Formats: sequence, structure tokens, C-alpha cells
Amino acid sequence: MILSRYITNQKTSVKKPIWFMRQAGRYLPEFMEIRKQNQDFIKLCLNAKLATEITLQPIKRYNLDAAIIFSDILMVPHALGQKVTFVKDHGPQLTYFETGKFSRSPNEMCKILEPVYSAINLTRNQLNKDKSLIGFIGAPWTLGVYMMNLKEDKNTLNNEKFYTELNFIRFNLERLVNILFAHIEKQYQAGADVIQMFDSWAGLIPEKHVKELCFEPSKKIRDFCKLKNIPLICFPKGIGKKYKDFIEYVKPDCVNIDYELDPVWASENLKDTCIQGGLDPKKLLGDEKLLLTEVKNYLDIFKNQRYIFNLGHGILPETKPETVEKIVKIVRDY
Ligand code: 1CP
Repeated sequence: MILSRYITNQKTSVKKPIWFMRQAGRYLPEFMEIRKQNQDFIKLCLNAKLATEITLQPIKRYNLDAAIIFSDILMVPHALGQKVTFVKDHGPQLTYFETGKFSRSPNEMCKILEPVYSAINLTRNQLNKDKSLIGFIGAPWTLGVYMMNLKEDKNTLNNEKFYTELNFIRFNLERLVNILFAHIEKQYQAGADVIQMFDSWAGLIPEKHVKELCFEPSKKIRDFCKLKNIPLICFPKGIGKKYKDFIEYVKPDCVNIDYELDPVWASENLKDTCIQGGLDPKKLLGDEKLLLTEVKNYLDIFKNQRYIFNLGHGILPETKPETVEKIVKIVRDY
């Protein structure tokens, strides 16, 4: 479990661990093969045997230091009773969220998500002991964005809705925090040794509300993980220089930086925390020489710090598997 020990500073090897966000899925031909025969994405996530197989696909190909369980942040709203569908070119669509629907208890939700925990258990049994298995959640705010439909098609905040429903949002984030405690603990008990919290839409929050809607719920999750000794990686994407305030307030074990953040600034300003990621996933689609320079650039900048090689957001579906292989080689040979 290199990664969890590295994050919690029990292992200070000079070699940087490497894995990729969204490494299991959409860009891999072996995934597309399984996907073709399994049209219902939610059902696929709830098929423990196939979810295990998909989770292990990138490990077999690239021998990465961590596997991330094949599931989705939207499995939580699904298990809470919302209907989740994936509409081509529009992203996920969730049926209108009524307060009454939220009345499923954490226990009832975990029952529905039992196959996810089984997949974690199955994967752990097949994964080499030196590899970490990452479980994950969507941060309360990002789940709220999907559950309450707060985003417009252009990936901007629906301001009118945000301000008229602010109290409803506050109320639901509070409830989500408690629900997520249960989901985290179940994943940990099943064999995940690290949890990553994706706050993919943190950058949409109006400045004045970032502390309340991103930092505070994240801190509650962090305190729960600390209490249970569960290593936590946070990814508050798009908050710019507020990364520094985020770290001071939330104190995560590790933080994933996004591709908009200047890595030199990150290295100088976030230096006491383990840093992960940063490289723009779009760079994997362009000129190869440029890409290799960029990879080395990240490794150089973070040479004397705890740094996990990863991207500044998930791998794009258009990425060639061979490109990923080349990156792995550079990081291993560095
Ligand atoms: O059509 C398909 O084949 C489904 C595509 C797909 C996949 C492979 C979706 C739909 N989700 C996933 C898996 C997934 N999602 C994983 C496990 C695989 C891995 O990481 O290797 C993880 C960690 C996620 C996390 C996730 N889902 C996030 C947070 C990370 C991020 O990229 O910002 C978010 C916002 C989602 C929502 C979601 N699920 C799926 C889609 C298309 C979306 C919208 C965002 C997007 O376009 O990815």
C-alpha cells in the first residue's frame, strides 16, 4: 500500500508514486468491450465481478501504484432514490430532487451499494499488497450540484437557482455529509486504504460562499476520516489560489491540484502537504515531445517534496493508451 503510507508520511521513498484519475474506463479498448455489452452504466457499477475486472484493467496494463474502484460519485444519489441517466453531450441528468426522496437512511443506501463494497473486497484480494486501492466520494457540494441541478449546460452556475435555493442547498449538504460518512467507512472496511474526495465543481461556487459550501463540509469529512485513521486526498478543483486556504482549513493528507494552478506556485505555497497531479489531461492529446517535457517539468518542480504523479483532471476519452504508457515510463525512469 505504497500510496497510503506515502501520503501519511510513513514511507519517504525518493520514487514518486503514479496513478491516473479516471484510469479505469472510457479510453481503454478492453473497457469499451465490456461497456458495449452493458448498456446500463449504473447496473455495470453494481456488478461486483465486472467492476473488479475493470478496476484491475489499468493495473494490468501499466502496473500503476494504485487502483481506483470502478464506480461513480453519482452512485450515492442513485442509492438515495434519484434516477440517474447519462445523456450524450449533456452529461448526467438526475430526476427532480424532492426532499421526501432523501429520506432513505445511510443504512438503506449502503445496502443498495453493497455490490460496490463487494467489488472493493474482491479487488483487494486480487491486488498486490504493495498497491493501494482508492475508494472515493463526490464532495457534498459537487453531489449537490448534480442532485439539485445547479449547473447550466455550459458548465456555469445557475445563479438564480443558487440564490433562491441557498437554504435548501445548505440543508442538503449538511445531510449529505452524514450520508457520506457511512459510504466512506463501508469502502474502508471493504479494503480501500485511501479515500479521494472529488469536488469537481468547487470552482463554480461564488467567492463569498466558498468557505461555507466547500471548506466546511470538506473539513467535516476530513475530521471523520482522521478519527477513523483513513487517509484522505482532496480535490477542490478550480479554486485557484484558495488551495492554500483550503489546506490550512481542511488539513487533508494530500491535495490534488488542477491544471489551472501554476505548479511552481503550488510547490512554494502548499509545501507541507503531499501534492498529487496537475498535468493538463489535454496535453495527452497533443504533441508528444511537448507532453514529455511537461511531465518532466512536474517531476522537477516537485522533486524535493512528497508528490504523487497524476493529472489535473480525469483522463479524456480520446486519449491513446500508448500515451499513458509513455508517461508511466518517464515517471518510473526519472
Ligand atoms: O459512458 C460511460 O462509459 C460512462 C462513463 C463514466 C465512467 C467510466 C462515468 C459517467 N463515470 C465513470 C467512472 C468514474 N467516475 C470513476 C471510476 C473510474 C476511474 O476513476 O478510474 C470515477 C472516480 C468517477 C468520478 C466522477 N464521476 C466524477 C469526479 C471526477 C471528475 O472527473 O471530475 C464526476 C464529476 C462524475 C460524474 C460523471 N459520471 C459519468 C459522467 C459522464 C460524469 C460527468 C462528468 C464527466 O464528464 O466525466
